[in-house]
Amino acid sequence: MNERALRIGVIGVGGMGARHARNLAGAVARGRVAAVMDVDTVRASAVAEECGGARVYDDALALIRDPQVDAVVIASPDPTHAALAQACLAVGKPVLCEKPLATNLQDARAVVEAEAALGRRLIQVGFMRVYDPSHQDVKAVVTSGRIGRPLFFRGYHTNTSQDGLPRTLDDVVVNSAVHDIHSARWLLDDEATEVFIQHIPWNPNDPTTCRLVTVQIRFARGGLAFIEMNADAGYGYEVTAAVVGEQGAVESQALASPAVRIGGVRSQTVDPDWLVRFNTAYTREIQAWTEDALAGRYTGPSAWDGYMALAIAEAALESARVGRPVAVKAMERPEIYGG
Ligand code: ISE
Repeated sequence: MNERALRIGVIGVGGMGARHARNLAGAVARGRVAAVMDVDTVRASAVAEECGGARVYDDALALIRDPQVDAVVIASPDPTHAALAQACLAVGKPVLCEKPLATNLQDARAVVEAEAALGRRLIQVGFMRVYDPSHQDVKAVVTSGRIGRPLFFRGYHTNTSQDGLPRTLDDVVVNSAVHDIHSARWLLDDEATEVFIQHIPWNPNDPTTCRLVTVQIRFARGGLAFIEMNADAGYGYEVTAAVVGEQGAVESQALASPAVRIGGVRSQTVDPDWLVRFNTAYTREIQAWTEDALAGRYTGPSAWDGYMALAIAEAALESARVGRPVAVKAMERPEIYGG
């Protein structure tokens, strides 16, 4: 591998993949967009040109096997993630895979098993909040011990619908709340044992749809989490993460914008979506991943983190079906993830 610049192939250049490609081209000193794949080749060509003339593919496997590609970013539709991550493992290339790692636990488990069989980590999952300065401040306070033993995680997460179309409960949990589930594990530094969810359907007569969901999680050392995920808050995009400890509490900054007071009114702008709110986090994520891949070290969220977030999500969906708390069933953690 070229030690000076990592040659990266980006699979899927819709919203998220295009952002990764642009960040690579503009903000990553030792990374270069070498190839771009999308089923929409017009879109792929436009992004490739913008990123300095990368090769264009309409076949993800061909990009993965390209000897001029050292590492791969997977940002194609969710159902393709697991198989493409497996293909990268087969050729020994580092991967930054957008979340979710898979759309079901069985596929996520197969990825974890394949990586464990390889005996080394190659996959990072795109839980970018761990690179958000405000989340990192919360983590630093928790690990400093200043608030004592962490007892409780509280997550607040809003989306605002662009198209007004109903979302399914599966999608809201596996695609959106999965971030907060990861934040809870990361900030409490513990594994979940039980989960209970309740939701308000988007269409009152169809319980498979979801407008707002609450997720309660119990952790192995006794900690608890409560997540409120609103699929259409109607006002903007917001995420906060809070931890309550035995001797204090810490909460991330909800909004990055300044609070303005004019004419008897105090106002603050709410970001429209995650691309704006987590702009810094996405840049830092791809910078860190590139440097890690060049150094052959793996410090970001792992395939195990992707698997566990899905194990909790699947138990949560089961909880919605049966109407009571459900135990989180997970495989044993393989050695490469810290046994
Ligand atoms: C989206 O895919 C993301 O990853 C965002 O961070 C999350 O807030 C949103 O709910 C997801 O749909």
